[in-house]
Amino acid sequence: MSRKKITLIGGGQIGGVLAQLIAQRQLGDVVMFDIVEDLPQGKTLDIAEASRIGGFDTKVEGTNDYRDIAGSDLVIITAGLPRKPGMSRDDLLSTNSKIMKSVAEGVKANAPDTIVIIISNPLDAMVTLFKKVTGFPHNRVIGQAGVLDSSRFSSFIAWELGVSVKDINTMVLGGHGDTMVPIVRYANVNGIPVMELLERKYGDAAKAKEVMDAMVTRTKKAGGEVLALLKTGSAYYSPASSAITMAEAIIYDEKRLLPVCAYLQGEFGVDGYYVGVPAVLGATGVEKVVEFALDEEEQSALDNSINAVKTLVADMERLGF
Ligand code: A3D
Repeated sequence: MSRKKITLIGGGQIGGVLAQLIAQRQLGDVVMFDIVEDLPQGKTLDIAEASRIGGFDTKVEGTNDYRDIAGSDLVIITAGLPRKPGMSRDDLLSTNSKIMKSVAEGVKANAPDTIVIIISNPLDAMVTLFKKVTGFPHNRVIGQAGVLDSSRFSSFIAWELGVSVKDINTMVLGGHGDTMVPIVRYANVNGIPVMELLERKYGDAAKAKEVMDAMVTRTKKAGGEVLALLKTGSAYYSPASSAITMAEAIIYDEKRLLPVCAYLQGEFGVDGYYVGVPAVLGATGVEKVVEFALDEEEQSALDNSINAVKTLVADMERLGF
C-alpha cells in the first residue's frame, strides 16, 4: 500500500501540531503549505529532524507553492486568523472569507480529487464557502468542530465524576458557536446516563441539573476560556487532535460515527446548510448523516443554532462571498 499524501493548508499553531501528530502516527506523507515564506519549510524541517527519535519514515515537507499539493488524498485547512481575546468566531468572517476563497481556488486547481477537512473559523461559514468555490461533492468537504466540542464536554464530565474519559460518550451538535447544542440526555458513562450518576452523587435532582448546566455552559465557552488564558491566539492542541480523529476515520475507512459539520439535505429538518450532526466517516468522507429523535427542547436548541448558522452564511454572502 502506498503512503497517503496529507496536505496541511496553514502552517500556524494548529498546522504545526497536525504535522507532528501525522508524522508520529505515520498516517501519511505531509505537505504543509503557507503563504508566509520559509515558515512551513522551517516547521516541517524541525519535525522531520525528529524522525529518528519518533521512528517515522514518512516525509514532512513545507511549501509556498500550490503545485506541491497535487495528488493529495486529504487536505486539512487551518489557514486564517484565530480569535484574539474579546472576539467572537464570527468577528473573523470578512478576513477569513478572503483567505478561504483563495485556499479553495488553490485546492480546486491542484488537488481536485481530495477529501477536505476544514478547521478555520467561523467554521460553518468557511466550510460553506469552500464547498461553494470548489463545487466539490458534499461528502468530500467536511468541517471539524463537533469532535472537539464533544471532547471538551466529555473531559468536564470525566473530571466531575472521577472516571476515565475513555468511558464517556457525548455528542455536541449544531453550529460551532455559542449556540452549539451538547446533547445531555444521551451523555453516558459506558451506557449509564450521566444525569443518573450526577443525581446519585449529589442525592438531589436539582443540584445534579445545576452541575450539568454548568458543564454545558463551560463546553459552549470552552474555546473562549483557553483563548482568555493564552491571550495571543486560540486553542490548538485539542483542535489538531480532533482533526486527526477524523483523518484516521477517513484514511483507515473506520466508519466512525462522529459529530462533524456536514451538508444537510433534509436531515434534522434542514436543507442546504452545513451544520454539526452525527455522521459516518469512511474512505469517501461523509458516508451518511445519521438522524436520531430529538426531544422538544433539544430540537428547539438545534433550530436556534441552525438559525445562527443561516445568519452567519447570509452575512458572508452580503460581504460578497
Ligand atoms: P495561526 O497560528 O494564526 O495559523 C494560521 C496560519 O494560516 C498562519 O500561519 C498564516 O500564515 C496562514 N495563512 C494565512 N493566510 C493564508 C492563506 N491565504 N493561505 C495559506 N495560509 C494562510 O492560527 P491557528 O492555527 O491557531 O488557527 C487556525 C484557524 O483555526 C483559525 O481560524 C482559528 O480560529 C481556527 N480554529 C478552529 C477551531 C475549531 O474547532 C473549528 C478551534 C481552534 C481554532
